[in-house]
Amino acid sequence: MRLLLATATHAQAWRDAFAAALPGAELHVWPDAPPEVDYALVWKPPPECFARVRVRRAIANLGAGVDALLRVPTLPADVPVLRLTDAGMAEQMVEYVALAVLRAFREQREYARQQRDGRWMPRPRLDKTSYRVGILGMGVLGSAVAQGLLPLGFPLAGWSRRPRRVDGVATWSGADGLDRVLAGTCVLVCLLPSTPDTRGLLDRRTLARLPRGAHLVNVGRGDLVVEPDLLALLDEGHLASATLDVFDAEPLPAGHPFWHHPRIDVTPHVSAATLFHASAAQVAARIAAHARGGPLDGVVDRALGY
Ligand code: NDP
Ligand code: OXD
Repeated sequence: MRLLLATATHAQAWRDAFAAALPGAELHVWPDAPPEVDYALVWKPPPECFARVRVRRAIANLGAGVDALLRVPTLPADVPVLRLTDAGMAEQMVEYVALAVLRAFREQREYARQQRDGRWMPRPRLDKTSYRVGILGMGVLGSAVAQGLLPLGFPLAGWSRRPRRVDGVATWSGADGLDRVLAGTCVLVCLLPSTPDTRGLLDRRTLARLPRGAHLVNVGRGDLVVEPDLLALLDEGHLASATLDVFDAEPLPAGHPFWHHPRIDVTPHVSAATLFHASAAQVAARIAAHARGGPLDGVVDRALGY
């Protein structure tokens, strides 16, 4: 089996992981590429890659979100695209979101301010029974986050494109469903993919439907949020805080207003890091099964964009 590895970063780590996961394969690392390969293993590959190399069987995206790959203009239309599903990311996402939800519920930002001012001022405990966490995107990661939050006792609501049943979560879909999730949500967690239908979804109109004092946690993609609208709602006090791991432009440019905003926490796209060995093992198992004549697992719907 002939493979091409083309990644924007960490080429050596990926090469080592795939060499271990697929020891019998002929692995080429971009730009050292033959004219034809069976499978391509890519993360943000240069457009030149698919112009130079014909991929016969499938293209494996070395990440969960395929938005960047689907934007590559030379991506062949007739070759299936796979994405990572969990591969060690769900556990990390649960940790990140649980931390953000608990920080909001336990008013850690307020206590940090009080400490800076040298003020000793216990605040009354918030009512957990009405402190709802709403999760936009109830796929692999959103469902894992819901399951991880359940033992903490918050009421949970989830939103997806199609109706879904998830134990312990009030689930909704469609435009009406979104309104219902937003109306009673104290912490809104965004775990949607970036697609033509979701980009810019979190604009002033949508975010303003959250109750006053709500918090936003965006771990999906930066372009789901209209950044100036978010800033305005924070500055007006409608939103209490935003925990942001993903941004329209990454790295977040120097001088961007998010960097020093008192109500924003910034992390550099680390809520769920891609684990090289777990990811390579998942991709290797999938393409080995496919090469033996089995079905391909993890194929994305290119028309829907995820
Ligand atoms: P999935 O494809 O498993 O889940 C996507 C969810 O979004 C599904 O529930 C889907 O609905 C829902 N959805 C998609 N389009 C719409 C829409 N138009 N309206 C309502 N719901 C919609 O993806 P994952 O859970 O694996 O990953 C989600 C995203 O998380 C990735 O695309 C990526 O952008 C981001 N991510 C971020 C990371 C980070 O470190 N910050 C790391 C990994 C991923 P349905 O269930 O009906 O299909
Ligand atoms: C991913 C990501 O999509 O790291 O896997 O954001």
